[in-house]
Amino acid sequence: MAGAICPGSFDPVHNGHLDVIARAAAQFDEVVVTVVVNPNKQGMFTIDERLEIARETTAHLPNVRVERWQGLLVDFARQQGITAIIKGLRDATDFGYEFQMAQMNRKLTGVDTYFIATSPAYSFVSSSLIKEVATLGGDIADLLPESVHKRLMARIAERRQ
Ligand code: COD
Repeated sequence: MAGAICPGSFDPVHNGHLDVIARAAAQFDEVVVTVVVNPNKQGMFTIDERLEIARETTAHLPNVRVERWQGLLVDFARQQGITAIIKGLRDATDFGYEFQMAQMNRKLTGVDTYFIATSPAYSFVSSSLIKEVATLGGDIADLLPESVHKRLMARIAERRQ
């Protein structure tokens, strides 16, 4: 079975991520959305929350499962018996960063990285920008699934108290 890993911080999942995940799921037999833990980075959502959000928002895709991982991504790929990584590309800045990681991952274990070009509607979207704009009162509702938008607004309100 040809599987692929779709890794990220997913803090939180937004429509740009979901577009890439759905397109990967249409090409691979199985896609493992992998929420990667970075112990040095405090997120807006806990890892458990990010997993829950990713599971909820990909529940309609039968060949997608969501897992967590801490450590080298290539070790997760090896553990899962998967040799493909999927990354979304928004622009040349993404390309520079992603290309370097792709080369390193290939050198480490031979895992190949496949890039999916973002849909133009999401080319400017990132989790960090969504959080910043939402925190400052901007309307980002159409960039996230409704349930994720609700959670984000609730978290921002909690943090204000
Ligand atoms: N449209 C299309 N794709 C998008 C969009 C968008 N609007 N926004 C984000 N993406 C893509 C990103 O390019 C990325 O491919 C993926 O979606 C996830 O995005 P984020 O922002 O949630 O996640 P990142 O970029 O912070 O994730 C980085 C990883 C966690 C994947 C990386 O650091 C990693 O592999 N870490 C594990 C440790 C490791 O192995 N390090 C060595 C690497 S060589």
